[in-house]
Amino acid sequence: GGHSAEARFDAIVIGAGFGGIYAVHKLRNELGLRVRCFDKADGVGGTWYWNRYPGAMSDTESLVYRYSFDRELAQELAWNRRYIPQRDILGYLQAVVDRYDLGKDIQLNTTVEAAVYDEEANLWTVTTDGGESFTARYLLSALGPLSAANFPDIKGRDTFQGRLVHTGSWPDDLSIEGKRVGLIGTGSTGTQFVCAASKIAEHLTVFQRTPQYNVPSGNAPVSPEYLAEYRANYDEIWRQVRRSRVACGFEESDVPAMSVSEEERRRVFQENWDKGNGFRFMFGTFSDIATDPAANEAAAEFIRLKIKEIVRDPETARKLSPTDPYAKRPICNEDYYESFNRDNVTLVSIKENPIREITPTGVITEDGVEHPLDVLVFATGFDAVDGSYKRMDIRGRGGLSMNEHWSDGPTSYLGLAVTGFPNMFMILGPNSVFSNLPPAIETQVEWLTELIDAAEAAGRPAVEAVRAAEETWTVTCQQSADFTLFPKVDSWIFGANIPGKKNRAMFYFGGLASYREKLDAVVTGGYEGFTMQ
Ligand code: FAD
Ligand code: NA7
Repeated sequence: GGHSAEARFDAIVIGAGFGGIYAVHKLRNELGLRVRCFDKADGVGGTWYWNRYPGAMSDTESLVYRYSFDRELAQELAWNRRYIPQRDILGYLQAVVDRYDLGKDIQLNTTVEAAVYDEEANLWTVTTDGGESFTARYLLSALGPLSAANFPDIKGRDTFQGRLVHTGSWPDDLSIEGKRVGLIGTGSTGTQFVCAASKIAEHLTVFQRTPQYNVPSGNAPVSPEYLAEYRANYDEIWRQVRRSRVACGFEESDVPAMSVSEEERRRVFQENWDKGNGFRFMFGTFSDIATDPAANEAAAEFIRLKIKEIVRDPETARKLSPTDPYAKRPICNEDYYESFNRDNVTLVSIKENPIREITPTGVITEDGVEHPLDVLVFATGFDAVDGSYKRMDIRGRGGLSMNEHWSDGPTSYLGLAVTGFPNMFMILGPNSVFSNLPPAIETQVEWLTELIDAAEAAGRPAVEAVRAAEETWTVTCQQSADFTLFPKVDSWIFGANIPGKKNRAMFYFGGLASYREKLDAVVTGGYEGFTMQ
């Protein structure tokens, strides 16, 4: 109670990454709403504010790891290499914030602890860690699908006397130059770290639990002609992205792997290995690598042979070779396997030789060996998708908490809205589309802006997802996942990386084009699946 006039907004946005920044721009600059955005960080950028570990970069190619809405900005921008490093993504997002003068409505260093819906007033009240509260008609959460760090409590973790860091909150003052560095985790993040750290650290010890399939990224300088072509073909490039599945800027294959000869298969794999990029290797080679077990095994076998060829020590090559299907988010790096040929890099398979404990001076493995370390890096990923939601107290109609509603796992209608939580909209909420994310974010923010515009014109009703619509979408997402091989392996995509987390689909696997068609159909159907009261 007792809110001052200043604390009242039309819309509140939580999170100032790709999603939140664009939402503030659309709602304030296009719809003319009074907007306040909060982020717990002391700068904008989200993922690219937090993840400053050596080697941090996007492994989506530069040309499509950005917004598409600003054609003019694209004409001014230049970049040097095929992939954009963390520092440059952060600089880009800061430049967008400045260009649209968004900073004055973004309140940093502020964690939103609770958001409570008042049915009578049709208002959301948000409270922060500073004890402030704010109200708004619309609540937009852009908390990030990969922003709640997973920091496993490995025995002895807190006794370590050196620097212990998670890649997702890398401190600016930490240099690993000349240090003895230990790394736990070899996902997208850990493998990027290996490539960079092996060239800086005195010694790098990699504690690998499950090996993943890596393909080359093909990172290289880009020419002025390449940039000129991007600018000239801007509209067509983004049109293609929006009518593709994974939205990565290449044409996906429609040729089943087993429909061609073994020789042709090898030729296509090699061609794409040489071009580089993880999503391209999985979706640009053949149409069914992610869905047909035989096609998948052919791709997996090709990569395993490469590991054998590249890695000189056969024992290290064996440990690096995955045996599971190739069915996690595909990853790529400049020279991951080559890193293990360096004298200063040691691989420890903790499946075969588990960590006994972390000590004040290093890590002891079950074979009794102590690995002395100055820095221990946890690249152990995130409590993905709903992790940042669980850390908040969100209450909808009748005081229902989001955590209760999601006790069997997170669900939503279209990744955007949840039954019982009127006028709360999520950007990249559970069961959003599995693709390169900036185009998915733009799709959602633009669609939500239209919805909010319509609601404003219709007398500001409570807009709420219908239960049946949420249930149907949940089934659709589960089916779209079951059509792939992804559920056959454990990964964060299904919550399998967090002990005790329910294992279920948290994405729609039908691709961006199909997702956009569904959103269009919902509008054409008069916001089908929503009530506006
Ligand atoms: P985020 O950028 O995560 O922003 C969410 C923000 O919300 C954060 O700043 C956080 O501090 C804030 N927040 C959360 N909870 C609260 C709270 N309670 N109160 C206040 N603030 C809060 N995607 C790709 O498509 N391609 C890639 O190559 C790629 N590479 C990646 C590499 C790494 C290392 C990581 C971690 C992610 C990568 N991603 C990639 C995914 C990436 O997260 C998305 O592409 C995109 O940046 C998500 O933007 P967002 O705005 O939705 O969320
Ligand atoms: P990931 O892909 O979840 O990888 C985490 C890694 O950490 C993975 O190798 C895990 O092994 C390992 N891990 C997790 N917990 C432990 C424990 N307790 N002990 C040892 N090893 C552990 O996270 P990333 O940050 O690499 O990538 C996440 C997404 O962010 C990525 O897809 C990009 O989009 C950016 P496991 O495989 O579980 O055996």
